[in-house]
Amino acid sequence: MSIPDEEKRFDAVYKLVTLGEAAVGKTSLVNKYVTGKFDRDYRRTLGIDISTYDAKIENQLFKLLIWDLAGQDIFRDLRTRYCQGASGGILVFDLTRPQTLETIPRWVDAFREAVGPEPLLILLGNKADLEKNRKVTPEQGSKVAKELGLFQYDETSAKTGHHVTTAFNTLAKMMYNHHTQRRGPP
Ligand code: G3D
Ligand code: MG
Repeated sequence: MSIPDEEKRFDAVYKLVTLGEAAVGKTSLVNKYVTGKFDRDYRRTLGIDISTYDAKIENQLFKLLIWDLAGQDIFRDLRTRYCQGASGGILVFDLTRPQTLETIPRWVDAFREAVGPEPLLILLGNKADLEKNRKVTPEQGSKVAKELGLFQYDETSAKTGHHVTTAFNTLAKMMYNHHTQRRGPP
């Protein structure tokens, strides 16, 4: 049953952005999280897609505005505006293509340059279902996340749904805790 808009009481509204190389599965992950579907016929994103999702996590209701940008370099100039106002970012690489992990530090730099050090970032090693083609170990992913001061590292599959909801929900909860702690007691 859907709740009429005026009756919704959000505990928080957050903008999230996806970051990472082309074809690592950013759009598929967002689609999977938002609709629970993995769309095989998905075609490369051409601009920015904004998905809104009302996430009920434990007793809280969050509105997530998930901005999803195509990975092409022609969008470089747009990146500052793309990231502005974001409370969090989802960095994605492809577990079958190590070069997509190698560029993660650059995405982190670009993001932090645009919005500062405050917003929370998580790293997802995606396509975990392609176990036979895996070229990045869990330890390598964790190490990069740790070195860059990211909040979490997880392996996901937009195809099977493995860890997708958990990863996004964890980020939402962490943003809430982070913001609440910063505001301090009333
Ligand atoms: P992007 O938004 O990062 O550019 P997309 O990536 O979401 O467009 O995904 C790129 C390709 O990877 C798509 O394949 C998509 O179906 C596939 N993909 C995304 N996530 C997964 C996953 O978890 N497992 C597997 N096996 N494939 C995935 P096509 O063939 O449509 O280009
Ligand atoms: Mg995309």
